[in-house]
Amino acid sequence: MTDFKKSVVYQIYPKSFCDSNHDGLGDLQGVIGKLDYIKELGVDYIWMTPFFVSPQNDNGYDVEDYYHIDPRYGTMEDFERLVHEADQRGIRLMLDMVFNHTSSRHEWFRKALAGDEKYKKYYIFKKGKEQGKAPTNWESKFGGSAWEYVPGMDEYYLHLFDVSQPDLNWDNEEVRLELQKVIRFWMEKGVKGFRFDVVNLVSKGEFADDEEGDGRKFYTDGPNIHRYLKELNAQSFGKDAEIVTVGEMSSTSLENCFQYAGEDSGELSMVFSFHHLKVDFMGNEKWVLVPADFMKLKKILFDWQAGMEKHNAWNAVFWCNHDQPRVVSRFGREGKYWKESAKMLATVIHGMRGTPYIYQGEEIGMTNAGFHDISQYRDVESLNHFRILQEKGLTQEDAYRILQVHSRDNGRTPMQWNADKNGGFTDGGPWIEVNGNYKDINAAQQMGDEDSIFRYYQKLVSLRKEYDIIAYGSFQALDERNPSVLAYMREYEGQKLVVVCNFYEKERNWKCPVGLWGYRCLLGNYKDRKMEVGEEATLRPYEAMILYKER
Ligand code: TEU
Repeated sequence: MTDFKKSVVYQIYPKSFCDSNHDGLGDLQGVIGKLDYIKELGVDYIWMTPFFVSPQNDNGYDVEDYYHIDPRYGTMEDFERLVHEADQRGIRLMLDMVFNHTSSRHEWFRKALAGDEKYKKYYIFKKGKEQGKAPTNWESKFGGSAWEYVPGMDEYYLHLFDVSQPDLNWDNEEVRLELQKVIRFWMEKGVKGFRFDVVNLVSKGEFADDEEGDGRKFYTDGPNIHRYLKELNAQSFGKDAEIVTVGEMSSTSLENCFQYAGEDSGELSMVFSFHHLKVDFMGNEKWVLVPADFMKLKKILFDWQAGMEKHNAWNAVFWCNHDQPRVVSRFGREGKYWKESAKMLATVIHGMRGTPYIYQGEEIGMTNAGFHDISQYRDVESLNHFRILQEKGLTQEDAYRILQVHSRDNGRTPMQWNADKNGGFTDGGPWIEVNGNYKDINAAQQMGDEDSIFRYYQKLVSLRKEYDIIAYGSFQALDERNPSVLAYMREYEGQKLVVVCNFYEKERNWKCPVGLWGYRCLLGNYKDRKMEVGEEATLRPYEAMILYKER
């Protein structure tokens, strides 16, 4: 049985991974063709973002049919082959279950709109407050009101995301039974993991105006959420002890995550939380330019590490996914220290207590898209906010500057495989432009270079397998107030491990508060490090080290 605490997950965004049939969109056959590459990295699971039938308004997070593969991505046969081929390589598949909402093209919603009472109860329809006023002042995560008026009904439906993503009504038991069925269907196909999209938003509380915020306090970690997750577990994936699950928890709290991912809670194996990825926001406001707050980043990471451990709960640890800008552009340094900073950031995550997730392209240090014209953007959230920012009075230039930093498209440009046309992603016209730096940053080059970022990730993955302390050790923050160094210690059965990372270009002398006598360096991003143990170390620009002592 695969132990998820010793595992590493690789995330694939199929649309941007590899195109096998020249239509400019990645597909399942493309993934099959790259399984050897993924195996080379040493990971245990592949999380695939949705490839179900969908109008693709939100790139598949708007599901029209949970039981069929969108023909753009392939066929059920392709999928079955993917499961088989992955299994041959010791890799398991984790599928993405988007259960907070469906596409407005889902049969259930179409029936609801046609007036079928049974299906109307699958969604959240409400009367307006008064003529022309939505039931509450809640805002959609993609901008604008979270309510859409349906004239024929004189009612509004709730959509926390795009207008084409109506929220399901989990308080209706029939809905929950339907969703359990979906999971059981994919379990029968040999799927061994599930990621649940924004699953902490499914239990809606009171429908009231939010005087201070956008409404999230009424539906985040809502009143019945733990009951619903326990039920889902018991009725579906919980029947197979080998299945691993991760919940995407939007704006959640530590206290709730103790339960979502508690060892004995009977809910989920682990959780994604995002507070550490809001340190370059202004509060909850993403569409602004503020420098990343390093001290805040450290504090959040440390609080979650220590807090989850104390309550015997498990984190998913990560920097990147398909909703986030590229981490080397965000907290590292493109250009001069591209390689050092990409490796340093990887070290921070892979030394931690939790299951690390690597997002496609992160392992080769892919960077932000660098788009400079709105015609290059594809993401519904970016397109909406480009308009909203200008409506708020920003110049187009300023709106572009914000998109260049925060747009989700930064993480969605095609995987850079080699120096051929379109980075080897497609020989057709790519659905979104390939980053212009593919000739310098690509997988083929890095596979052939022992010092590459790819090879470094590979070592990090294998260290987790080799050293139990990385998977099972306790966590302790070190030198918390240091304004440029992030350091922590792990302990397990008398062994000790110290991870130290310089987050900046400036050299620093660093004295380890616990002393470093007897430690040796397991891995570092500078080749020539000779650890003078017990002494002060000079940390070079973006230098990172993993130090270890047996006993
Ligand atoms: O993401 C949820 C989510 O909260 C982010 O998209 C967030 O709203 C955004 O980054 C705010 O700036 C999940 C999926 O990962 C995402 O791709 C989907 O668009 C979304 O749910 C809706 O299904």
